[in-house]
Amino acid sequence: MSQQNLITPAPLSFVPSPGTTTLSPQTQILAAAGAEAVAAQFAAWLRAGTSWDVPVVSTPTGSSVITFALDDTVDGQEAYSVSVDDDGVRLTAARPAGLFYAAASLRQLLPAALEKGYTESVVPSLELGHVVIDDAPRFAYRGLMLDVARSFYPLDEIRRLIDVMTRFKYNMLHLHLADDQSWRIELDTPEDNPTGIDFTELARIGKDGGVDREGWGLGPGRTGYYTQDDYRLIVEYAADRFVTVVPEFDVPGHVNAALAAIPQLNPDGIATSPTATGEVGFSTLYNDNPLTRPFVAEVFRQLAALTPGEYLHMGGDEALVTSKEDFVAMVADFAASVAATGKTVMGWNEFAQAELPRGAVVQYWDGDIEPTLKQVRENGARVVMSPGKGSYLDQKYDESDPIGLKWAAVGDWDLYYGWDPVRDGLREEDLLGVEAPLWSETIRNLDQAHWLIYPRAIAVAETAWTSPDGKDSAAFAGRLGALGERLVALDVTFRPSPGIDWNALPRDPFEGVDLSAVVPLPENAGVAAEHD
Ligand code: TNX
Repeated sequence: MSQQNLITPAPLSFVPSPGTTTLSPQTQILAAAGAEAVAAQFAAWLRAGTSWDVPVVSTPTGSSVITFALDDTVDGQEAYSVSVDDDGVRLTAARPAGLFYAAASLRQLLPAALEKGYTESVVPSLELGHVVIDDAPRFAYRGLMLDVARSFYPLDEIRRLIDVMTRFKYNMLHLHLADDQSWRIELDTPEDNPTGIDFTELARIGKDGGVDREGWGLGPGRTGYYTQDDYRLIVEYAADRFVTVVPEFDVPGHVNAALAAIPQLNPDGIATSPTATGEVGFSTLYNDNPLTRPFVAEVFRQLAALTPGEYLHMGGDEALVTSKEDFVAMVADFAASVAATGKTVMGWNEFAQAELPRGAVVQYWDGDIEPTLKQVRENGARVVMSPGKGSYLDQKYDESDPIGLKWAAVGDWDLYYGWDPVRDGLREEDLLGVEAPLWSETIRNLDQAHWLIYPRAIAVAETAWTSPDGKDSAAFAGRLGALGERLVALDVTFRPSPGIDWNALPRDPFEGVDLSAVVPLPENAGVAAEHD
């Protein structure tokens, strides 16, 4: 048997050779120094899927061994090699992250049933075809964004999201933590508090929000918030899987939840009313309010303290009721307050119009790319590409879909596969990477989220990981079909694309919902009117 390349995203090099290696209940895992954590994680997975003992040892006693070892000669922070031959299975990488991706690839070489996380009877043995895989990602930043503001996702759903996204080697989770409708993260009122603002009000009042309008989703958006401990658990769970959390506080627009919780941020000192519409672009912070800057700086200070990752996202999109003058003044100062925390500031491409700290990250989603290019050329900025058309996972696959928006594009995996992030005057080296955002105006739980995410996020993952000459639509379509059973075993309610030969089909995330009652939304729902 020679191994067929079903690894997705496609690796740099996959060289099968004749012969097989057998794993058995006697298989042991050898964890060399520095490789223990990833080896233990893989062992736990193999144990659950087979009911074998799978001990992790430093000196193996049997002949069936899976070796995890760090090796400086493997070139790249996330690069790895896997070899399967008569000596066993060997995973090597210069860093633990690379070993984690090696393990992700090895999982995909093993039967999908193992993903269920349990087995009814002990698996007798598993065969692996001989192969050498050498692999490394094209981009360092491979992200998903989850909008927890329009509808909330409890901790266990975030964990499941991370479990599945990391199967496809995503390594960034951008959390959109507040918007007009809600505020989802507990903050403290600092002891030294010259603003007099009670920061605990943000979550206390903001947690009860969400989108709740006819036509926007199948029922009201879910409410809730993350305590600081919840957030730390998310960060830890993510870090154990080599995912960096990127928290976003979107300013100066998309701030009604803050204005509703903190009266002093308003010109008249009176809190706004909470809002549950899906409309955008109607709220702003006030440039001439002396509390605006210290408020924003304190929020970023606290987010930075809670977040070990390198990036803080300050939004900057769709500030439609902010004058250009006020916008650039506030964005420049807010960006400086992020830089003062020691983090790298990130924002949606509108924010590139302002003066930014050197090396800021611009997330391009829509509109004029010139300010982004200017930041790249003149200020050392790097770009994360998230074009609405081709990466927005909240858009419908098909007009008839019961959830999803359609202002950017309506399309399936091929639309999400068929674009290259190096475009519009950008060069390869200008790009930090790619992110696929999931906005939640019409989504009410993880099953519905997964339905919009998969399979399209797998297509984006391949664009982020695989070099352009390693991409191939027809081959990808074949590999996608073969992933059906694995996604089903992971209980992912993906949307089976027509034209793909799926080897298994998921349960229906809309079971029991009366879809004939779904009220259609206007064409441009979800974005400002200028997209008409
Ligand atoms: C535009 S993308 C927005 C979000 C909406 C989304 C809906 C971006 C930076 N802003 O506020 O949720 O469209 O697709």
